Formats: sequence, structure tokens, C-alpha cells
Amino acid sequence: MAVCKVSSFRGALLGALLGDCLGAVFEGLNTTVRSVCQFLDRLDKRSKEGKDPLMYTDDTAMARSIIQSVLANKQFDTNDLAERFTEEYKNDPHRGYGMAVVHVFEKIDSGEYDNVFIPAKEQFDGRGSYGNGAAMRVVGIPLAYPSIQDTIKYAKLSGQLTHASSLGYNGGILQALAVHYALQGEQSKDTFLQHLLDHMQEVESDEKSCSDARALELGEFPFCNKLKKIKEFLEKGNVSQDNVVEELGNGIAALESVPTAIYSFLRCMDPVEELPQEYNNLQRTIAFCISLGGDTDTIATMAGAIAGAYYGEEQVPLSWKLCSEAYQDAELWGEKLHQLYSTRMQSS
Ligand code: F2R
Ligand code: MG
Ligand code: MG
Ligand code: MG
Repeated sequence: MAVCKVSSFRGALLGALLGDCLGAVFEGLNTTVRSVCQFLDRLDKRSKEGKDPLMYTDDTAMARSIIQSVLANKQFDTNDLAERFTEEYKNDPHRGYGMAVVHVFEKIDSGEYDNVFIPAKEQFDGRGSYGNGAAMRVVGIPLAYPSIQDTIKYAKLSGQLTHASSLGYNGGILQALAVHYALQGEQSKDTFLQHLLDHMQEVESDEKSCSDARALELGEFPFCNKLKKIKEFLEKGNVSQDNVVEELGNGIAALESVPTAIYSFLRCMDPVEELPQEYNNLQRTIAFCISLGGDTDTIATMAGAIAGAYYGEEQVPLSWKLCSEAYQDAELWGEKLHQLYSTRMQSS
């Protein structure tokens, strides 16, 4: 396993934060590459004018709870995490949370549930949520646990607190794996994708994953199939944004957004014709995701986390950072997570 630099940890958290704060401006709007780039280009002026920062949304609010929980507890503690999610929501409910997930917080807060996983299992008449909430917030897990088995285990548990459908928590596992492999540094697109595919083939082969996919008429191994589509798109080259949205998605479901974030990261390893030549890879990744439209904050936060882990904080533009709420926390927690990760790596 590669020795990971602190810059990758700070980069992952800053990339995730920027994706959320900048992406949220366009969530659900009809966007064009031009309007996204115009907005991004104005951030330099905005940062100098000392305007209020752009607010983060539920994506970052919940990611912050995971980071604080893994930093505060020696062992991964699902009760502590459930309480942090709930307290965060109660203290600051207007961060654009999903329509259904708030019922999980209300039930946990009621004190009527000894088992913190039950409220999530009751969502959608017992089918559980397949939203992208488990994936949008998971970045702290791969930054805290160098072991791939721990990353999978805790991404799953942290996801299942709100997302009992395997289509929801498996999205969280896939996003965590993508950040894990991005942290390992330079590798080919094929190698990166193959790692994800190898793990997801195992993750999606359990009975619940198969039956959840069947119930939604998705066919077997839905995330693996999307990863194969990404490989096909990358081999094809210049796939249009419309095609990306049509085949990979830009929606609120994990299956319609996590693969899109991974594709965006890999596509933006190379210049993208429609985007300014002077953008670095991280800027390209975030701009590309936002210009796909749909669930822009969440797709950009996931791709931003992967790209930030891969390229490091050197690629985080100062003006974009200065315009994002609470970026100082991302910097500080990136350092703390790096220490934790390094300590765990030495003792393994
Ligand atoms: N909620 C939003 N965006 C909506 C607009 C917000 C607006 N800006 C505002 O100011 O209010 N964004 C955030 O939600 C997504 C993450 O959602 P999460 O945490 O997965 O929540 P939830 O409620 O569990 O699922 C979201 C929706 O997905 C559909 N859904 C999920 N499972 C379903 C199932 N089994 N059957 C049918 N539908 C299911 C529902 O429509 C849920 O409400 C992120 O985008 C975050 O940014
Ligand atoms: Mg959001
Ligand atoms: Mg307590
Ligand atoms: Mg969103």
C-alpha cells in the first residue's frame, strides 16, 4: 500500500466541500457548460469582495458528522454516529436534506428505538432508501481506515443507518472504494476501474443485493454494469454530456449518481474540449459534474472527494476555497485523519 500524503487527505475533504458548495448553486437547474464556467470564473472576484461564503448542504453536514465520529471514537460506533446525524439535523435542519431521510432522524430522536438501524429499515414501506445519501457523506471512512475490509465494512454500516436498500448502501461502498484507490496515487484508468469492479462483484453477489436489484427490475449486479459502461465510454472517447446523463444518470438515486461521479473523475484526467484549457484536473472534474445538471451538489461532492484525494490540495483553487463555508475545518480534519490513518497503517 502506498504511503499517503497529508495533501491527499486535505484535498479529499476540500474537493468534497467545494463540490457541494459550488454544485448546490445549480442543483436541479437547467445548466450549460458556459453558465457554470461563468459562475466559477466570478469566484475570484467574489472571494476578494468578502461576501458571505457559499453554504454547504446536507452532503457536507452529514460528512462532518462521520468525520467527527471517527475522530472521537477509537472503535467505529454506530450509536454515536446515529446520534450525531440526528443532533446535526435538529440543530440545523435547513440544509436541503432528502425528503424521506428526515423521518429516520425523527424516529431516532424519539428514543423509541433501541436498535438504531430499524428506522432506516422502515423507510419506503420496508424497502429502504436507495437515495445517494450514504455515498455523498462517506469520504471520512476511507480517510480513516487504510484497510480495504474496514473501509467496506464501515461504509456499509454508516450507510445502513439511513439507507437500508442495498442500492443505497452499496453506492456508499463504491464511493468509499473510489476514494480509497484515489488515495493510492497515480494509476491507469483501467487499473482504477478494475479494482472497483473486482470489489463490487463480491459486494453485489450477496442475497440481499440480488433480491433488491430484482425487485426494482434492474437486473443483477447493477453497480458493476455501470462500471462496465464507464469503461466503454472511456474507450469511446468524446461521449456527449447528454449520453452521459442518459446512460449513467444525474439523479438522486445512488445508482444514478455514484457511477457518474466516478466517470467524471476519470474523464477529467484528460482535457475536456468544452472546458477552459487553463483548468487543472480538479477544477475540470467539478465543472464537468456541475454542467451535467440534476443532483449537482452531490455528484460534484463525490467526484470532488475522489479527485481531491488523487491530485491533492495543490489543485484546490484558492478563490474557490475562500468562497466555501467552513473550509478551515476540512483542512484541519484532513490533517487529523491523515494522522489516524498513518497510525493505523503502522500498527497493521
Ligand atoms: N434533497 C435534495 N435535493 C432536493 C432539493 C433540495 C432543495 N435544494 C431544498 O432547498 O430543499 N438533496 C439532498 O438529497 C439527496 C440525498 O438524499 P438521501 O439522503 O438519500 O435521502 P432520502 O430521502 O432517503 O432519498 C432521497 C429521495 O430518493 C427517492 N427514493 C429513495 N429511495 C426510494 C425508494 N425505495 N422508493 C422510491 N423513492 C425513493 C425519494 O424521492 C427520496 O426523497 C442528495 O442529493 C442531497 O443533496
Ligand atoms: Mg445536498
Ligand atoms: Mg447519548
Ligand atoms: Mg444533492
